[in-house]
This record gives sequence, C-alpha cells and structure tokens, in this order.
Amino acid sequence: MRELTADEKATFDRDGVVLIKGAVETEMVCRMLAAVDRLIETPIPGMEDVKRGTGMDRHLFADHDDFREFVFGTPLARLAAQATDSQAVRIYFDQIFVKEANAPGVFSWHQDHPYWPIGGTQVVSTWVALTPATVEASALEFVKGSNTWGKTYQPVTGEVTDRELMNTLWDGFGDLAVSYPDVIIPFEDHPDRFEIIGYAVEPGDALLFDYRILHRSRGNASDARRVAVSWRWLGDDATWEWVRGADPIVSPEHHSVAQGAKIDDDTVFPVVYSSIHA
Ligand SMILES: O=C(O)CCC(=O)C(=O)O
Repeated sequence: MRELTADEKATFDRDGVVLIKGAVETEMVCRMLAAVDRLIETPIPGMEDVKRGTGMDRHLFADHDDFREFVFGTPLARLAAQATDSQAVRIYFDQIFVKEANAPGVFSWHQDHPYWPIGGTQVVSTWVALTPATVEASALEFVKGSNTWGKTYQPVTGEVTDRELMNTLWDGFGDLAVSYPDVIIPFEDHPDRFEIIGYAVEPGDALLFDYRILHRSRGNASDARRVAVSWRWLGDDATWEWVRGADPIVSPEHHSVAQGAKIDDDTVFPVVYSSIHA
C-alpha cells in the first residue's frame, strides 16, 4: 500500500496541504464511483441536491457496507497518520461531493475547523478525486499555510452569510458562525500577501489537508460531472468540543466521549489505522 514520501510529508508540514498522486488504486476508484452512482440513482435524504447540480451526502460509512469498506480498504488513514505524526487515526465522517457538468455552485473560502466540534492539531481530510478535474472544473484551491495563522474565520454556506438563514441549516449554526471574529476576504485579490495553490487532479489522487486551512472550490465549468469523496480523520490529539451550532452529524447523544476529552469511542469513531497493530 502507498506510503507518504519524505517530500510529501515536508510539503504538508510547510503548506498545510499536499497532493498525493495515485493514493487510491483505479479498481477502488471505479467501485467508489459506482457506489456514488447508486446513491444518485436512488437518492437518500440529503442527496436530492445532486439533482440540482451540486450535492453532497455524508457519514455514509455508518450505514452503508460499501462505504465502510472504502474507509478501511484504502491507504488514506495511514497517510493521514503519517502526515500528522499520529500513532492511530479514527474516522470522523466521510462525505461525497458531486458537481454536475456546468453546475455553477461554489464552496467559497472556508475552514472545516469552525464547523466541527473537534479540537486538536492532528486533524486532516483526504479529498479524493474520482473524476479528473482542474481548478476551473472545481478541483480544490487552498490559501497556503493558512492553517498556521491561529485564526478562525466565520463559516459561510456557499455564498450565504446571513445569520438567520444559516440558523436554518441546523440549530444555532448562524449564531456560532458570527461569533468568530475574522471575516473571509477575497484572498485571491491579494497575491502580495497570500499564495493560492490550485490543483489539477486525476482519479485516485488525494489532497490531504489540515482542517484549519482555508480552501474552496469554484463552480464546475467543464462538460463532465465532477465527483470527489472526503474522509475526515482524527489523529492522536483530537478532542470533543461540543458547542451549540456545531455540525450535528455526530452529536453528544451519539457517543460516550466527555466534553473536552480525547476521542476514544471505538464504535462511533472507529480506529482505522494504528501503527501499534501495523
Ligand atoms: O468538493 C468540494 O467541492 C468541496 C470539498 C470540501 O470543501 C472539503 O472536502 O472540505
């Protein structure tokens, strides 16, 4: 199975993001694409948006055997452990992102950190392209090194910034969002201050990134559907930090981890990779 190279580790440590070419084998990519297609054909609650051009669904591994197999069947958890210097890595959730051909929907600049009730520094995502994409076709872009700024920017939903509207997404989200002091700016307009890194990806390539880094995807300006899956990984120092307005996909009533404690519930957050048993 694929290991993180010394160059990839150095890039992640410096930039907060690294492109890992060919992280997932072609045969697995094909199975994942087929699984996403099945979800699109038979929408489950949450996937209806796909029909409108931009859609996502998440925490699939908990209820779908095929998505659970993907979590455990790729080198991604091990790559996440190597990138974050963790002995073990748990899965928080998986998430599918589909953008139909020529769909204009964007994910504007955001960090994942302020959405999640998770603390710590060893928390990363692996975003795996299941179809080819360039930045114009909605591959991810990052503000290099922004994970180290010690800043948490107000989350926005797509391009929505209205507090009341955001409160309808889930309870208290808008209130939580406006409680963060820093407001997103168009980082791309200040090349003297911020370096933007955009990627062109092939199926099976992974972008591994810190949950504090600013990232975005543009609308899909290509004539082909773009499909990607993100896995959210919790490394050694991840803690449970619930606040009202945090993403309820996993809520306090779902698990046994105490507020502020290290995440150790093996049922809700299964260990996917451990160097101790490797
Ligand atoms: O795939 C996309 O367009 C957005 C993905 C994203 O923001 C993420 O994986 O955190």
